[in-house]
Amino acid sequence: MAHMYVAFISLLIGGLMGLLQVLVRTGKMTLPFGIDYYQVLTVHGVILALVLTTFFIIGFQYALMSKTVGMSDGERKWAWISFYVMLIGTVVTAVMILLGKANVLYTFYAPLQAHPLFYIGLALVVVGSWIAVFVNLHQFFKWKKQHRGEVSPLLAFMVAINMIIWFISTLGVAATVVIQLIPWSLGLVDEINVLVSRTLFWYFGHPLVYFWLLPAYMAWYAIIPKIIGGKIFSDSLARLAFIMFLLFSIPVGFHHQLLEPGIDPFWKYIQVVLTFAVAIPSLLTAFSMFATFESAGRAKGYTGLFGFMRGLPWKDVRFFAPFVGMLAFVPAGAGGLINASHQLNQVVHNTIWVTGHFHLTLATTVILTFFGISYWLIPVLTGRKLNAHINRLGIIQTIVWSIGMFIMSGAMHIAGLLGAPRRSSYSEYGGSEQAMEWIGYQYAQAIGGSILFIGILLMVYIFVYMTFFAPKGQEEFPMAETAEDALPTPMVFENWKLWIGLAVALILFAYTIPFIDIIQNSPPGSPPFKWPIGYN
Ligand code: HAS
Repeated sequence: MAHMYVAFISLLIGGLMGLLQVLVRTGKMTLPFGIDYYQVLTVHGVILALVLTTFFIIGFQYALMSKTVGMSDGERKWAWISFYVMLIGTVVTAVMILLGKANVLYTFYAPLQAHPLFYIGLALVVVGSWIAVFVNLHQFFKWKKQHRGEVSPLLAFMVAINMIIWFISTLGVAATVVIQLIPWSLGLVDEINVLVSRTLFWYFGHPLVYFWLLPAYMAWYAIIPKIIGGKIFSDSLARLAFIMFLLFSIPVGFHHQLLEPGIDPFWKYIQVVLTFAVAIPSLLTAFSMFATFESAGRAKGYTGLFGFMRGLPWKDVRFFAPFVGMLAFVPAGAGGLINASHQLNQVVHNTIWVTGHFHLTLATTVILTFFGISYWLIPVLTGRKLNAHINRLGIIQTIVWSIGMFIMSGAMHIAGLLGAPRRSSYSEYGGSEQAMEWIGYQYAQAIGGSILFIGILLMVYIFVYMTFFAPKGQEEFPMAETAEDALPTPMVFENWKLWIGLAVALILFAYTIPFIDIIQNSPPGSPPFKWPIGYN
């Protein structure tokens, strides 16, 4: 529950910043009190993409692990230590951004430089999350030791995979923060190797998006079937999808750097191929979800090609919110495949299309699923009931969110195709003719963003109500069972040495040669740039 408090406070603060941004981008509003656009954008990105997600996911995963494999007092103590280390890191980072000393956006690209405490705070968040990794893996492998030869509980298996992905990928961001950014921001070195730092960032940055997505998939595979009165279609298929994420989600960072000079095109090509491989487990998931819905609907007696859809509990927000998230993932995932195609990337890279892409993937698919989880998890944690009032409000919230996001993200996609840049506070570009084409879409972004902010206020109200005011009672912790006719899960999925070994081998294959090349053929390093100029 402590993690949930941080997540929902972040939602409110980050959402408010989002509202300010879309209003500024109309060109009709300027921020008061000398607040800088990039400061607001940094708060928005860091607090929503990094803080909200990490706290929600780690909290949710503790709940899943406690329920499936148990949590000892010692593990709980370490979980609290992890929480406080992450919280201290978050506060330090947030203070630096609010003081205007870290206007570097959530990707903190060098050569933009922030105050050293910004990086130190981020490093603390990562260290705190590593403690959580070790707690979860300790829980998991302790269970395995006590149940030799048995297949592990599906949700615990999924958490273990997600935490291994997180650990391997955060090594990259920790390396750039500790070895490059902190010494450089302290003035111990004058210059930074920009390409090395971006490459290490994206080595982490892409698996990061799967660290966000996989908890949503945990709910889709193993919780939604219970809510709709069905069974897990195939335990093996779910595990296979997660193992594919472990293998393919990391060696693909170059698809964020396709237009970055200094990386050999051959290695970009290899990582693009691997990117298409990482779409396959999502396609497996789409198949599996349809199969789950179809089996549940038919078991209830619904017939016809798509008649089974009528058997789904449309009025239950625990299903409705994640379902809308799934629906959004169809265009969102297609957008990802467009981004990953080298030639098409040249059209969309650094345009606001990419912002549209991640507002559909992260801010719709993942976040609506997280809201869907909250409708039962918060009452379970607080000993209260999800009543009809909140259920109704949750459905309204989901609809408001979808309308707001459809307008905002749709406008971002179109404006991006017309060339409107991302990460930019300008609206009219000094009255340039081309920028005039974008203005209408920027208004649409402001309309969509304002509707979304109403959605945020609604969700925060729902959270407060479920935490403090909902009727006392016992809510179900929904965990589905596997269908009787599913084949038994092969033990090879539990061969951790094999899967981690293969993942490391693929990473070494995709990164070693280009990374040596980047270091050996580096241009001179860059001195720092600070925004606003000269804030020291
Ligand atoms: Fe992405 C940029 C490629 C998925 C997030 N992505 C970003 C950024 C973020 C982000 C935050 O290749 C910006 C980073 C920055 O600041 O610069 N992305 C992909 C690909 C996928 C993908 C190939 N992204 C995600 C997910 C994210 C996310 C998930 C967050 C959670 N992305 C890129 C690329 C860039 C990029 C390039 C760099 C662009 C640039 O140039 O800067 C794939 O994983 C997508 C696969 C998904 C599918 C969809 C499967 C559909 C399902 C739904 C089933 C529906 C059902 C219900 C069952 C193939 C599972 C339907 C019911 C009916 C009735 C229809």
